[in-house]
Amino acid sequence: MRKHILMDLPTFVHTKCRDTSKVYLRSKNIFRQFVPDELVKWEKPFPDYNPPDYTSENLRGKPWADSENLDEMRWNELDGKINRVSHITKYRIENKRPQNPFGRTGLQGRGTLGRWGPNHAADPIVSRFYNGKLQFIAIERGDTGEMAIPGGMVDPGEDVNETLKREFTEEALDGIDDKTLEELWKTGAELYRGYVDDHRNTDNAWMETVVVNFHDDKGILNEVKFKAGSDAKNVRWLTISPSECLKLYASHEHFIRLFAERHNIHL
Ligand code: RP5
Repeated sequence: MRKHILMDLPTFVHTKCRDTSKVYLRSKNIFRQFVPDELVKWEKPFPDYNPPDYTSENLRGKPWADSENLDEMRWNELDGKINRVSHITKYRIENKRPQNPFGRTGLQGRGTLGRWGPNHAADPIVSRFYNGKLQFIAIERGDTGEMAIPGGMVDPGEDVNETLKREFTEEALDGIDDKTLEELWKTGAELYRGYVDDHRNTDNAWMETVVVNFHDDKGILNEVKFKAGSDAKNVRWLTISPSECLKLYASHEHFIRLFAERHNIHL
């Protein structure tokens, strides 16, 4: 049975996309404005709120990225092949730009994200029990160096199930489509669909994802040769334990808790 769990919109407060201690990813000197927890929600008055407006130059002309012409975009709907529908809510448009439904981030613009509004991703948790311990395939990300689920962006017009398989193949199998995994792809159980507290999020662009667990209880994965793809530095089985799994990229810790609960492990 498919299970949908959304982060609770009224109470969840994003933190990773409010980090003021580091320069914004791949920028030279862009720092977020500090937003205290109690002023994250848009409803709270914050007269001094005037964050930097930053959209990476590297997005210009990229086929997978939006243009700066916001007038031509169809918000909250399927815009040609681009999915601008949020999993969470019907988002608001302020000054022509989509507004992050989880509140202020201390940065306007699109940052390094390709799309204004929701940027859709998919995260496959490929797992097994080994010597009685629950494990999943994790990558070490090339950009932040953090351990993460090998997820990635949904291409325009692509079915999420296809993205889950493609991203896993690209990042954990170095692009080699292993036919022995066909059986495993049929076992998918959805764990989460919603917002990601990603360090790239801004006031006008944010990550959303669908997390699906593919659990191997037939030993299919024992013979599979894992190899990190171009976006990853390393790939390995990560054993579920509070010390390792609570230091993951973006909201992946939350997803791993849901995954552990599915297998009756409470972190
Ligand atoms: C996270 O970023 C998602 O949960 C997904 O794992 C990932 C997708 O971004 P890229 O890996 O393509 O940069 O927010």
